[in-house]
Amino acid sequence: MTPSLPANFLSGVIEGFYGAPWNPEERSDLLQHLAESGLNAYMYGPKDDLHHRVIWRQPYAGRELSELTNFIRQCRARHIHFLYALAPGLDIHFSDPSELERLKERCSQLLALGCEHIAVLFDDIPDSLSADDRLRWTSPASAQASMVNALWTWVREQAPSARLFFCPTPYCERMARAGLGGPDYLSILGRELHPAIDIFWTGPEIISREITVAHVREIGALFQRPPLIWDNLHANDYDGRRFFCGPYTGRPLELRGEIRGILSNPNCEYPLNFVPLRTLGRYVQATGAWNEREEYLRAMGEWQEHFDTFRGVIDLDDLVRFGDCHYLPYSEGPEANRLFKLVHHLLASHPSTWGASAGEFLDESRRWRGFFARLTELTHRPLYHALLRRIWDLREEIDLLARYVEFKSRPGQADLPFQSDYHLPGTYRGGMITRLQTLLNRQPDGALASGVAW
Ligand code: GDL
Repeated sequence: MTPSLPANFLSGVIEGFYGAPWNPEERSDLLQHLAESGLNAYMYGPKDDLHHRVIWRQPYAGRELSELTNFIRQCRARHIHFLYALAPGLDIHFSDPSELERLKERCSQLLALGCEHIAVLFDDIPDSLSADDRLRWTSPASAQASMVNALWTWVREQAPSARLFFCPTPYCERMARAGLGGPDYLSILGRELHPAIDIFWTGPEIISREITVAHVREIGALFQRPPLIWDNLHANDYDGRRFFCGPYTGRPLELRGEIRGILSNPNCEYPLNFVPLRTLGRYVQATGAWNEREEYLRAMGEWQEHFDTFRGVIDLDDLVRFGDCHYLPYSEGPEANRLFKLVHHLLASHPSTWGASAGEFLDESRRWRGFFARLTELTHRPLYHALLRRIWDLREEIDLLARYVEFKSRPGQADLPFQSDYHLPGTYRGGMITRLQTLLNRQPDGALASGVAW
């Protein structure tokens, strides 16, 4: 921890994505990775753990209870703060007093297990109150604040050192501007929520490319406290074809002094989070300047150890080239950009003008093919399985291009039509989603145009 950051600054992970929650082995491994990366906190809130959200009133039992108990114990042993998040917002009735009792019962079980802190999340829920609740409150912000304030008083009686965390219904600037949660939601919340309760915020967007000091100061003024960043930079639950292993970036080091902490909600596939979390740890502890590319390359060098095969470890240059194709939501890494430029040149120009670029691409495609074959031999099978879909997709595209370039480079074939025998309609890029995508033609700026001639 940098000397300038307060002792209660939280840094680490939120398991807060949609999709299959991590398993006990992955969570144990995570604790070691957090500790080694200088991170200090973990929040449990997988959207698809039923007890977190859908059946939030029901305490844990059986295997789930013993796994959670065991994990909380491990967190304590490793000095990682454990936060449990409850998300009652899908169906809570704020005006029904028994609902607060249900929340207390849930917290009671969790505190008895050794859970240190509690979070109450109101993200991704209907943003209006029920008819009954409207008789008592004019804004969802007031209803949520009054319930959580009451819970706060009770929790502190049970566990005087516990902290409470709150995720608002509009949790980024775009949502607030769109009026989600009703007029003045954030300023009402800032005024009415007990000042000791921390508030999550994802930045200008759900997936924020940048979070500036000016931005968090502005939101901090509305909240009447500095926000705690829920960072979705490396989350991938919104696009099953992608994952992100680029460096933590887009947040100046000075940001750390303006917030209560940063918790990253990363890739659903646990084994793919090595670099995101390692670089987050380095960012939190950095002094002086932050060079994201250097940090990425350094962390990739450490991740390489996980890429052992029966014939030795995978080459670091190949790994970096692959990582650059799965870098960050808004940008690929330099190696991916170089490849894209080469491919663009080949497709945008007549084969008679290709010169050395055709050979350059074919050499590269052979290298990719070798790399993909080596990955199938990884001894860390969960890592291979997490990568498989993405390897497959990229391999298909590179293979198709290589066939195209080979075909067009042959004498007399430059102007002949090309079709690959291995990329057939129906099995290659087939299916309803692809069909719809051909109709929905997106421009680079996000504007939507019809993909069908009028
Ligand atoms: C969200 C969800 C989160 C999800 C993420 C990325 C918050 C507060 N909530 O909106 O569960 O993983 O986007 O899709 O970010």
